[in-house]
Amino acid sequence: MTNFHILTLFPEMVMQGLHTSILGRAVERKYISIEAVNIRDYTLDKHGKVDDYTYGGGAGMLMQAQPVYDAWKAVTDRIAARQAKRFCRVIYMTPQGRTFHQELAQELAQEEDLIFLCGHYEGIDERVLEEIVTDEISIGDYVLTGGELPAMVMIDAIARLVPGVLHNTDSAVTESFYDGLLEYPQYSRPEIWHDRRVPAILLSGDHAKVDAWRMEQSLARTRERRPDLYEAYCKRNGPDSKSMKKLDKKL
Ligand code: 58G
Repeated sequence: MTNFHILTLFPEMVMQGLHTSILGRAVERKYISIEAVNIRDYTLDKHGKVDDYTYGGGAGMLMQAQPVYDAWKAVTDRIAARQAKRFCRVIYMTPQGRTFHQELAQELAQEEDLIFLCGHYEGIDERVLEEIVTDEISIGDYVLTGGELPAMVMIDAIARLVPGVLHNTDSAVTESFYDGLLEYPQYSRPEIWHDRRVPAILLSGDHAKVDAWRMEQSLARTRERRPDLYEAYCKRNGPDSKSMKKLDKKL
């Protein structure tokens, strides 16, 4: 069970997106919970303003420290009332962060509560980030208008690793990035489509042969498309492992 708390100026955007399909069902079945907290609800400004100009000049507006801090405090106090643990990771999505990856998703899926802080405009006053943020994370080298999409990406990746969320508990591990290899190609009915046949071995009923074929496809694909992952895999498993020798003969 993981409780996701999202501090945002656009609560309906994340709530819509994250209550669809598999995650919507996971919320209904209480494997996860998702709450969006509107930072604007915590502003002390009588016009509801949450941004201001930056000191030193330059284009654009910055989210101010006060509403962000008070929104975080409200969520943290509620978590503390329910949970003995007083430490809760606070993730700020930013191009300046370390890059998100599957292993980090795995680590975060172990947490009971996670707070995601979504920035907008040109970002957030550095002082509140220093006080509350534990992890600065980027989903890749590009700039977006807000942290909501990166938060949704990360929450999706984390939530599907929470026990119960996926039907098949195996499939969260038995696929791409499990053991650091890319997924093998997959086929469904019909047997022939646009003159293309499903590889005969998959119809053979010989599970050992199917497994070997899939492993070989994964290795070949990874070597072709992601030489970086392939090299890491070879280092981990030893370049003279059985599967490697077989593949080298083939290619
Ligand atoms: C420059 C511009 C720095 C995450 C905007 C910070 C967040 C990309 C990612 C910001 C994001 C990513 C305001 C909008 C953060 C703030 C947010 N863009 N690559 N933009 O994960």
